[in-house]
Amino acid sequence: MLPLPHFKNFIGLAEDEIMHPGHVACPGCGAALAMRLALKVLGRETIIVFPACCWAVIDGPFPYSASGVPVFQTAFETAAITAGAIRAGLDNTGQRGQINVMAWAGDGGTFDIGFGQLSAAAERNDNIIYVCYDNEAYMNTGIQRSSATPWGAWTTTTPGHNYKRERKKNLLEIMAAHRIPYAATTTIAYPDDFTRKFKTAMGIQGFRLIHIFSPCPPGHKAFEKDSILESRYAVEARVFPLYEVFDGTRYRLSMNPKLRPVDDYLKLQGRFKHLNREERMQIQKWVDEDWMRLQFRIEAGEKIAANGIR
Ligand SMILES: Cc1ncc(C[n+]2csc(CCOP(=O)(O)OP(=O)(O)O)c2C)c(N)n1
Ligand code: SF4
Ligand SMILES: [Mg+2]
Repeated sequence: MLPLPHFKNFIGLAEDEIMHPGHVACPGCGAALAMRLALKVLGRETIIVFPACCWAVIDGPFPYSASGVPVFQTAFETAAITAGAIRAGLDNTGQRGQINVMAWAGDGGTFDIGFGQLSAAAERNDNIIYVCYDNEAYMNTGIQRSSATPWGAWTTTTPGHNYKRERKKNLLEIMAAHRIPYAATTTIAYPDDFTRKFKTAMGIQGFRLIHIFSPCPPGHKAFEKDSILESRYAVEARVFPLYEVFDGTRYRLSMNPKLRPVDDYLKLQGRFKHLNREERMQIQKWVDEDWMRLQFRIEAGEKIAANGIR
């Protein structure tokens, strides 16, 4: 077996490789790298819940499992409640300890089909870490559009006019409205940000949500070698800003990297190649407006905190 390239320890990552080689993700899969990084932070005392999604397949056919920790496969719409039930089971059998219970779902399982039970678990403040690896479509079943697919993207279910005409749901805003203790965005291009947010989540009790932008070469019609670049450009172009929300009100921007035109991000991906200049400018305008909205929320959060309001 070839040794795996090690992440440098400057971000304090464990050398322990919990995720095994031999998983069945496509080359360049952002979700596979995300899991490898997440488990390095969470450690072996972790139980993962997978609903139907690429990761349910990536993990391998029973009895094989690439995750290296106990895994519970559940129905598409039930990741959050299954994780909540496992947590309740652990609590009731006296195994509170430091066991992390993590639901790990795609955007389809989170933004769409699992949305109701996600909201219910968040409202109950179930003590779990909920991760959405967002590749912006139903990739496992052939690139169908979800409510996380951005405006202008090609998918196999937007054939009439060839691209999606609705804008992406804002998951962080929806979760912030539930006043959960912690919600954050991150992506694999910034392993230090990624690991810090998993560490922060581990140190908080209650419902924690981490939203990972996750490149998918076949679904985004992008080169496998460009997955990290695509993640980085998503952040630099402010298409996917990195930030945290505490208790639904206090916003903190995680980084403000050198600004890049949205075009650079779009051009890496064949799913946007049909867009004309006007349409690309429209996306730039929305991204700029959303960035401004985020700045306002950060300022409002600071004022709220200064006034002692939670
Ligand atoms: C109730 C139900 N409907 C449809 C399916 C088929 N199905 C399995 S995985 C999947 C797509 C999952 O998409 P997403 O959650 O975004 O994860 P990804 O495949 O992109 O990783 C679908 C539609 C199913 N398993 N159960
Ligand atoms: S289809 Fe996309 S998300 Fe699924 S394994 Fe392949 S690269 Fe990963
Ligand atoms: Mg998906």
